[in-house]
Amino acid sequence: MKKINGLIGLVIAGLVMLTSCNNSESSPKKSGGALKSSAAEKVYVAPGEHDEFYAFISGGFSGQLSVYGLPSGRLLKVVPVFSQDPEKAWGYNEETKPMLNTSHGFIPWDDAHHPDISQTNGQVDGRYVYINANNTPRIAKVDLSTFETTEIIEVPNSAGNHSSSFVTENSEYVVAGTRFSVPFPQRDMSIKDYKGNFKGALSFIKLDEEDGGMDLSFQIMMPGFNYDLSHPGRGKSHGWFFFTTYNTEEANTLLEVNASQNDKDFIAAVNWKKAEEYIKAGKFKTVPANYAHNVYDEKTHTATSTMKKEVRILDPAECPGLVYFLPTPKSPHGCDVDPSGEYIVGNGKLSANLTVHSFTKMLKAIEDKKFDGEAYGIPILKFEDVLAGVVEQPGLGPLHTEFDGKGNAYTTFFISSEVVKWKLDTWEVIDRKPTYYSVGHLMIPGGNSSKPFGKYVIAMNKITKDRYLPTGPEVTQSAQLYDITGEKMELLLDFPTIGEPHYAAGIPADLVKPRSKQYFPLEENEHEYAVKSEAETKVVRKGNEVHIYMTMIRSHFAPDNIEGVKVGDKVYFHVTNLEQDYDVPHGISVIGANTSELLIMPGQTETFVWEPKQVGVWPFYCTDFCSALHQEMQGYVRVSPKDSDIDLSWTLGE
Ligand code: RUQ
Ligand code: CUA
Repeated sequence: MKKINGLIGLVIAGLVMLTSCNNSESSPKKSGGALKSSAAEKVYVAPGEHDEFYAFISGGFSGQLSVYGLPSGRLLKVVPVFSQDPEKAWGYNEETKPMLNTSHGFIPWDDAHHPDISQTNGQVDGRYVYINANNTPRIAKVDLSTFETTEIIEVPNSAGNHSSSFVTENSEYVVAGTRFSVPFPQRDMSIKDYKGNFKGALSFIKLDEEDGGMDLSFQIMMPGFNYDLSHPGRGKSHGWFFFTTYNTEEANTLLEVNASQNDKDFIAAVNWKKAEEYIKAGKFKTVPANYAHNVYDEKTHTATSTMKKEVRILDPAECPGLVYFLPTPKSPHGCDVDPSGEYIVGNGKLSANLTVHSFTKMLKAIEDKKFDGEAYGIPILKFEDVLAGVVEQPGLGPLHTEFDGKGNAYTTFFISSEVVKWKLDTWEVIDRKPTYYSVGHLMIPGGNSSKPFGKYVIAMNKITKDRYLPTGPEVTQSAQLYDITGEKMELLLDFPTIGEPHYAAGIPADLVKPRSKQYFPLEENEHEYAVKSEAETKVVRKGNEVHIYMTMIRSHFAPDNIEGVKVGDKVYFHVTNLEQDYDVPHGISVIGANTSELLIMPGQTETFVWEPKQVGVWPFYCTDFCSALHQEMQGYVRVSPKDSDIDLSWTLGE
């Protein structure tokens, strides 16, 4: 009962704090003067200049990934990942629909949480961003040469893929840990029999050195806890991966009470190098599975979906040395490893203090076999033996920690609405700044690597209230940018974000810019329906299917007059953009069509389908303002009755 009171007390304290924040901040800001101008200068990026950093901010329930420039906070692009996007026809057109295929069928939305940038030698390398889908468990790869999603892999035996998608220091693996434990294998059973029977899969997805491609290498089948977040070891702890757990009580109902009983939950320390040895030695079981692996081919401009049928499973009880539990107070959320790889920070949501574990001490305790019992065959280390230090009473409701590479850590506190800066080794609090309001994650560019770029931190806030002009009941989510170059943090900027951002990843722009593609070379286009000159354009009938092989170039379509289409036909527009120049997309849309191709990049072929329902002469037009004569870029399709005998014909200019 005492614990329940403690919990309720925290929540009440949080509500009080929220209310008081609002009161003091509810009138329009009148601050200004010296501070305002200096903050303004610090975020001002003059017209024509570029930002210093890219920030990749997860779209949360929008399922997308948004790209911002820092310090300006300017939105540069929204990359559709797990959600359909009309602007890019993502998930609408024939080429990209397979990307959203899963074992549950076509799932065109998700809840995208934690982007992470690929690394080389422990440093962000600007090649790929990986991001997880929380609902129907998936991981996507976004290629930073095109800023397009080029691969999505489903994660079997999982539900709520939350401790994901973090990358090891040489991009050996990207991991996924199931938030919900589920029956393994999935089956019809009573929910009451959860305890001892449900399992939590930790998945290690091998990354291809050349192209960052994903392949589910193995899963570690853990006890039925909830696996919340994770981070890779680095430097001295490279080869290990750390996962926070909660609900070690294995409750299946009213978790806010029943999963808050244990004084300590665990951080699971997984030795993935050891796992590789066990795999090599054949200590795994191959079990049937069913999960989608979807790959977008940049040459064919087309995605394919393959169902995979097996997965290799390691049982930690049968693999000594594979997993250890580090007791960590009170339902830890964030699990963050400092740039040296020595410290593992567990952010106990209901704990008054922050717990920091020592990797060196952990190894020593393992060597000395100083265990405090075991859970399902996994040794539990003694809390005191692995503890590096405690940050005393830093705030309420800690969620996440990032590092600046200069010996400081920054932790967000949801309930007390603040970012707190503290010192590694001495554990003393150095500074605290309010957030507006109720911050979730925070991000320092390179923060999840051995080399953070400790110039800015952004706080991603869950509640916005009065910070912007009201827009009805739903107001924008918000990020805040702080300068962290000095001893004290300085709030510089608020900027709105899309969806509900969770984690973000940042990188100096110079590490990404040189690889950015300007167009797709036409000679490399291997799309099945591509045509590379106007002379090759044609219209072909196959039963009631009509395939239009069309091109577009400033400022016309070829062909632009088509006759012989009939009601009941399925008309495929396969459209190739012949331009070979930077920033000259064209688009196409037809009246009454369910979808369109609003943006076809130079050198690219994309397809949309039109099923005309009405007899008549129907126009199509270019949707992207591409030239002075953009408004002239148009054409007509004549649609005749079903029983008409008008032959197919197509022309351009006569
Ligand atoms: S994680 S703040 Cu903390 Cu997915 Cu949302
Ligand atoms: Cu092409 Cu407008």
